[in-house]
Amino acid sequence: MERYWNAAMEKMPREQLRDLQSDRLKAAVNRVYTNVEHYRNKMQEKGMLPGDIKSVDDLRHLPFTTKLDLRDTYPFGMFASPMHEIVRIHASSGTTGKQTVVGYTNRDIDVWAECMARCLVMAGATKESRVQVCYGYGLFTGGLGAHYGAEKLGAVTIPASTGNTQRQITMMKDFGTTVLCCTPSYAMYLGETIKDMGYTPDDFKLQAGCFGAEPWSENMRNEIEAALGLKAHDIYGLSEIMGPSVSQDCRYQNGLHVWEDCYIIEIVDPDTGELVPEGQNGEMVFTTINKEGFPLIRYRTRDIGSVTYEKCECGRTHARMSKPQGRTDDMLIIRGVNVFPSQIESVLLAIGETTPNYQIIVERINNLDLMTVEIEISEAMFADAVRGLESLEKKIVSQIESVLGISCKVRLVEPKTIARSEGKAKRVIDKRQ
Ligand code: DLL
Repeated sequence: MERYWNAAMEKMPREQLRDLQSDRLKAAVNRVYTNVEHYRNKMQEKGMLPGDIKSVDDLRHLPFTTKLDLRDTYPFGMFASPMHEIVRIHASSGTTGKQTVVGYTNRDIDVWAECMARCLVMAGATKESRVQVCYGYGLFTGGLGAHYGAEKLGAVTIPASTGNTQRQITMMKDFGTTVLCCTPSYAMYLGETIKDMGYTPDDFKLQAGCFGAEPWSENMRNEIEAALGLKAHDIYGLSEIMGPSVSQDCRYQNGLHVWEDCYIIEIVDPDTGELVPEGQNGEMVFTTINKEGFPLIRYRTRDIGSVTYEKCECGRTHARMSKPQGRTDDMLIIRGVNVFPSQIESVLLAIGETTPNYQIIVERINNLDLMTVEIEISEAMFADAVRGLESLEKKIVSQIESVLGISCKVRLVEPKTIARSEGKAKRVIDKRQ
């Protein structure tokens, strides 16, 4: 039997859902026009007033919002609530090294927890579940996002956070974890370590997993399901829109239901910005219509995918997006952490002791992402003692780690060994696919 956290909302007839969206969109546009200078200016440039938005059909006339807009208004310029109403801040990396900061009111945290609770129940969780959250806690939205949803559901919530894999597995066994929340690559790694420790999936009580924050394939889903003995669900989200639980797939694993009472999804041609027909790939654009602190209108996610409004066997009426199939920019996701090559470049430039020729190599070893940065040193440096090179390597590693918050390897290479390109430099060699 299919279970729902909020059946009335999740199964709302589409016509009614559309009316609700229209009402909420009008309120959201009013809110940003009144409270956020950026939106007011953008709408005025287009000669638009909030009253011009009469229904969801008018959404397409509104200007887009981009990551650049968030950078220009850093840190709090896009907040639509006064700071005394903001109760939480999260952040994710931006294109130029500056973080994108997002803020939540008490009500926002509640709406987020509601969406996460819906996802958990969609994965089969109940009040009786024991949910182990191994997403990172902190500025990243994964940990606290999943945590509040699990608590709202009334499940036993285990805030394991990341790291110490053997201890995670011991906890999983001793506490009788039934639902696992982590990145898919970490789920694979857990599966492997379980085997190395001499266990089989039967030694655990795992039933379901909500895995996301990075792209993963259907193949990987099969492997995770076999290695952990659970049903693996794909959960999607981004800090700017809310965090995890913008969408997730149900037991039919045929697209991710977007909680459309909170988020409107559009698919646009990344070059022209025009809407593309249902089922066709394009850039996913989201508008938040149930958010106070940091509402976003037509946010260009840079994620590529499609959407379908066809009926789903699970009974939920909310649209389904495809698994994200790539990005329109050069953002890498390494162990769930967003990394822009430009961030690494800034570190190298700031240190100033190498040439600007570098390459980032990403591999998946034992199911864990490993990032190596190869950097050419100058002829003069090359003539220097090895000692000097070692300390330079260490310095770069520690700077990159402090900027990105993830570990990496640095390899200094001889002058002129990194291939030059005639066009755009190929900065990234991603061997994970
Ligand atoms: O990754 C939020 C999240 C946490 C989602 C935990 C799911 C689970 P950001 O760090 O802002 O937020 O990164 C957002 O990650 O634009 C996608 O490119 C990528 N992404 C997130 N979920 C998926 C997924 C969190 N299920 C960026 N499949 C997004 C593919 C995903 N890519």
